[in-house]
Amino acid sequence: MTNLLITGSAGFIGSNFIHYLFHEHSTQLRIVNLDKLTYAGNLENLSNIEKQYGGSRYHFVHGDICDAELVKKVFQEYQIDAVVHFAAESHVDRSIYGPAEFINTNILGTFTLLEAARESWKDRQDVVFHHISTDEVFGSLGDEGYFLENTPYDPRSPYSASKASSDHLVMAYHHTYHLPVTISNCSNNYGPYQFPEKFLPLMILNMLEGKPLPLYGDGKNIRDWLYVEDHCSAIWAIVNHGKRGETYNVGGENEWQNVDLLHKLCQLMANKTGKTPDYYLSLITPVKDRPGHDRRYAINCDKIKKELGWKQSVDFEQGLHKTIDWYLSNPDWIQNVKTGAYKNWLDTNYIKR
Ligand code: NAD
Ligand code: TDX
Repeated sequence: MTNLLITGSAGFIGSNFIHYLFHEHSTQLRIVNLDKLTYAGNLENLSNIEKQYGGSRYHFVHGDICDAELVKKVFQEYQIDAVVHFAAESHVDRSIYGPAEFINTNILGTFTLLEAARESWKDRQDVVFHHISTDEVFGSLGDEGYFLENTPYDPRSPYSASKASSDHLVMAYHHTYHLPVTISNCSNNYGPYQFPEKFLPLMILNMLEGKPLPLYGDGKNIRDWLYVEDHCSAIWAIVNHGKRGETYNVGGENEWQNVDLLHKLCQLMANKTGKTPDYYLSLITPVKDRPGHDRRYAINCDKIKKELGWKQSVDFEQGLHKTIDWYLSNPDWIQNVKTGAYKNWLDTNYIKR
């Protein structure tokens, strides 16, 4: 595999993935990044890659994965032989306010990519279409149990329903057309370059500005947290060694109630900024719950560990330090992101909660 199409890699995980590839496995790859640059896409995340590899081993194509002509052209022009598909609308709250874009990009966009791969690859089996999905497709857990690869799908938000739909399409193309596919279902990622509408960066940025820290409902919903670089190494292991037609769960084995995580963050931020933990704790503001808020996500990732030898390498304490330090040392990135579309959306939708 040499010509890799990565969709949505101006976003959080995709840009980390490109950094990871050039850092760890750069020699044999030519990477094409197809991204529409929605509010969540930011080429600044990849400016050093563009500088070093732009036009040779890295190519950016500005466009929509729903644009069938364009996607077909990209497959032909760059002789694509592997796809890692990140592009999506990814924020649950936004899917509640406006589901249409989630249906377009997550379902129709995935369908468009699958069609292009099918047409371009024909019966080739030395290629792979890797689809990035989420643990949210499995629904909500109670106090006990874990999601396994064969847990029945039970999505509850427009976001997770759109991701579930795209997962089914990907698997259907494998069974029907023998397209060599793999899927990964991952838990909550955190790390550098995450758009500040998601829990951790939102809280870090609000703390820096002395703004309220909005905690949904009783704050006891549980998420499993995985450092983004560990997700990247899992994806690469699956692309290279995963069994075609299979799905792999990827998780941090690191469950936190939101309220406990927020308290921990207040403590860490206090250590780094010289403010007191009490100052940050006083900013915590309970707000109305997210409609249909899934209670608990927890992943069993024994399969990828046993079959592909993958494991997490960054512990949570270390990962949180790295993440906070990244946001503290990138005020320009924050400023640029906050003066764009994100800010407008926050002002019109979010603050009114
Ligand atoms: P993100 O919102 O940060 O980035 C999404 C990227 O996709 C952006 O660069 C955006 O411009 C691009 N994009 C959106 N619509 C597009 C379209 N129609 N055509 C081309 N590009 C388009 O998302 P993320 O957090 O990096 O998530 C990446 C993938 O991982 C998504 O598929 C998401 O469902 C999945 N996932 C995310 C998490 C998480 O914790 N963030 C966890 C599990 C799975
Ligand atoms: O301001 C907030 N206050 C709050 O209490 C925000 C933004 C979130 N929350 C809660 C809701 C969730 O229980 O924190 C938890 C995490 O919320 P998000 O960061 O919005 O993530 P989540 O809804 O869990 O979904 C994420 O993980 C799975 C990603 O956004 C998805 O793309 C991924 O599929």
